[in-house]
Amino acid sequence: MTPADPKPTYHPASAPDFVPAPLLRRLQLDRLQAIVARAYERVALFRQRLQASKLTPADIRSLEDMARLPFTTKADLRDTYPFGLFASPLKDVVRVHASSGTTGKPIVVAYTKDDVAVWTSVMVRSFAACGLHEGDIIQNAYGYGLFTGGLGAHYGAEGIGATVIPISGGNTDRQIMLLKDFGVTAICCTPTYFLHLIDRAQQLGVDLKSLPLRAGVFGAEPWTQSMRKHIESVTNIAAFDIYGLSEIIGPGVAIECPQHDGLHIFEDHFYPEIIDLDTGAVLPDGQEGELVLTTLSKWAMPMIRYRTRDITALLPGQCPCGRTLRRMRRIGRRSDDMLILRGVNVYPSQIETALLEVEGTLPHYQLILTREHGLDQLEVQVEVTPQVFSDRVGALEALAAKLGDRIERVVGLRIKVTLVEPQTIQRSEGKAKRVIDKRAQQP
Ligand code: DLL
Repeated sequence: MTPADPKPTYHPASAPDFVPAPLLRRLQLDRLQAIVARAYERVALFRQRLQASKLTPADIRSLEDMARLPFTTKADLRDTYPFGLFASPLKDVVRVHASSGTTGKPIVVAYTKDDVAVWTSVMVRSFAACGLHEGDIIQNAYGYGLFTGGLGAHYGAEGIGATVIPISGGNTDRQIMLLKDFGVTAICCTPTYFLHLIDRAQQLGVDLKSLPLRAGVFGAEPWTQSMRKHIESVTNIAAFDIYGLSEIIGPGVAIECPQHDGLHIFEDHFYPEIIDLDTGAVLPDGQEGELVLTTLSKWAMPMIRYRTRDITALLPGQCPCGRTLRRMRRIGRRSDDMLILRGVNVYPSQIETALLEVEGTLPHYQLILTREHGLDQLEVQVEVTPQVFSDRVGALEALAAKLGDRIERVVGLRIKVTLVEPQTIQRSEGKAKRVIDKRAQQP
């Protein structure tokens, strides 16, 4: 962008981001019909589900008909482990990824050559929306391997013509050395790992603000607006939220644009619906519910109405950036993250927001769930700044009480808050573990 050209320039791959809505709807319907037919013909589970609903692919005549299709869940992927939902023969599958569940076997996902090309294209569009382009130097600290983060971001970064540093997760001191020595302009990792990098850089005397680093593409776990403010204020970078999940493609399902007001969903490839958690009914824009996604172009493993368990809302109205793609509110929580404590629903993200609003806390916290005399108890452990920690005991108690009040206001319950020294809570190279459930160890 130059002063003579007030309009931002876009990467050519971003053209579909701006397609007029009626054209987009037409394309979605064409693709939906093709994908439902493919799933019906080639995947036994989908065929049986459609038959049980007395539907054939010919019944899908409009996008509204989508609501008649049955849902798919994570259990379906587990039950058909490893290759039961593949719609392509293995000879056409050029890649598999897997994501570990909470129990037992992972879920396995597959890509044809064309699927990888689509994935690359949505990642190119994601990076372009973050203002990245040829000439950028992108340090990719998402884990490489079965996790989709590393390779997904890698292909996208190469696709946009940037120089990729495929460092993967971990080895924090080396990450900081390369950030500095290679003149890195953008970093991709989980937001909590970036917090760890910030801390370590400080300890090593590296001032991140003095480096050319100008953007972070953070995702794979929930993070809050308060955490964005913290990251941006201590580093001077613009922090973008990127969303995705293995079952649908990996990272690159949705991305923030520079407005930072919701994430644009790449609707030409992924059809979003928001449903009521209990009834499964489709909810109107603006209402919060569970995000359900249908892949419109994934050939090796089509997903029809996949229940993500991620809670969000589709935002009404058009984004000033000009993209016609609908936006979803950032994902603050998953329906299965919910803790029920004395009958009250508690989400880790509510606690994070309450903690970060109070000066003196650091964005490192953990929720410890225990059981005493058959009753569930929750304790919040949060790190505080070294200054606070070296304060008088009275000051520490006052801060803990203040945090307790804040949390009570948001959650509606008095929860024990323990302030801990900086660096006490275990850091993660990937997704942070916020809840430590010790209930099984207790009577
Ligand atoms: O986490 C894919 C990914 C990699 C996304 C890198 C973004 C960046 P899974 O391991 O299958 O895939 O986990 C998917 O992670 O259903 C959400 O609950 C959560 N998640 C992913 N991105 C975000 C985000 C990758 N931006 C699950 N905000 C999803 C909140 C997120 N939660």
